[in-house]
Amino acid sequence: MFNKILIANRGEIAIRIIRACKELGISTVAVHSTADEHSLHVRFADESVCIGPSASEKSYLNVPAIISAAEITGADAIHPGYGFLAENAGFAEICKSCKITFIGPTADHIRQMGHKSTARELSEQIGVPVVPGSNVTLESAEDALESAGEIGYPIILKAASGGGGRGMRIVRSDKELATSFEVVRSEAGAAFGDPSIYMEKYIENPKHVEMQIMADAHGNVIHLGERECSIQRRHQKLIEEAPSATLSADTREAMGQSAIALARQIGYKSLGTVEFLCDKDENYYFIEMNTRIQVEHTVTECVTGLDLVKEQIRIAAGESLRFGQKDIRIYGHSIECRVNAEDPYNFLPSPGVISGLNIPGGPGIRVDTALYVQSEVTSHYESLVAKLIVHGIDRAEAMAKMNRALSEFHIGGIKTTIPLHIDILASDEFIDGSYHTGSLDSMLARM
Ligand code: MV4
Repeated sequence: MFNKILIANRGEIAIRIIRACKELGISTVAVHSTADEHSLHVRFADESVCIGPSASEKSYLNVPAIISAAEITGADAIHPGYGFLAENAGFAEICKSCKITFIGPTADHIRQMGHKSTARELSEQIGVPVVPGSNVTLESAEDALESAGEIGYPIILKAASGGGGRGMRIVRSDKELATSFEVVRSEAGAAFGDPSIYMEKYIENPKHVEMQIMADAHGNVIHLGERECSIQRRHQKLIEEAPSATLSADTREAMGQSAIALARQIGYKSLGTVEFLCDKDENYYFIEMNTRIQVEHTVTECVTGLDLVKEQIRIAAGESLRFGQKDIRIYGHSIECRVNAEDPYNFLPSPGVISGLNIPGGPGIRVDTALYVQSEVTSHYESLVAKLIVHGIDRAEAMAKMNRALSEFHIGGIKTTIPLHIDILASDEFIDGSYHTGSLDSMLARM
């Protein structure tokens, strides 16, 4: 096992990782920007190193500063959290060449899954369902027209190196295609340094359902069930739940086996998330694989009783999984609301100093946050300030707990998305579980 881990992140996830390290008896090194000098993650870690000014590019993305911090403090591993360097294959490679363990998959696996059309092709080859689409990247607008002719409109153009909703465009006719092709191509080139794009049949109003998997270095691969993440706006998730309110046991099992097959095929070793789109007839299609610990891992932790961050660290240290698929049970129901420092009605950032804080509690309530009274929420970083997670015996109890916890939650000094969560939880589509990726936009239009 590692002696000392450097956490290359900030906010709630840095604290989450420090907590896992403490329970494993591992020393921790926090890194921070000048803006985060007084942050809770710095106080909770055994040691801390300032790695640069406020701007992320100069601190949390500053690879030489982070590697130097690890070397100076003698850290034997780096946990990247989510965002920042978590899916940066070059960073994973640099860690390796410096003999520091990157807590995550290999650089090759990050790269392979980061290229979405490669991941798609691989899935198709092993019989994992994919949306009908072009199996290679499209070289020209003529290529695109030919593929669209075979697939049929509407189609969606996706940047091969994009993901998470960046670099994509829906196209509904031949007429739009030539222009959209050039637009996505140049956006992709500028944003990801890779202009290659591919095409898929566009599924209208799908659910976004993802499978959590765990794979060790000894060939053991298991899944931990799904998370339903369809409440999203501009590709930012707002609410996640486990299990899905509507997925049948058969579909869950098939989706889990698909996720495992993909991980096995590439010899993947770490935690991972395999994302699927699911239509109203429960046809499911692979879209992407994420190779990091995700924001919403918490709902899977609640329903499985496992600590995913500790397991991720154990896997990186070469340990075998201590349980097989038959040991995994899903208990009850969990829901997470992401609390952002934003105006709940126009989503504009709302930075400020926290003037008061009431954190909900009681049975089945978990709050992951780096907030404290007098702490400052700056606009240098993403606006997630707290995750409110509930766990109940069933979905009805989880919703009642979430409503109760949201009503107790007070964050003074900034605007937050708490009032919006109260409205979403009261909607018919959320209550009956029929909501899909288009639902939040239509709810917002009605509000
Ligand atoms: C799709 C899709 C429909 N059909 N792919 C969005 C996030 C990224 N992981 C993949 N995404 C989608 N891929 C096919 N073949 C619908 C989405 C999607 C979406 C697309 C455009 C605008 C908003 C969206 C919201 C949720 C999901």
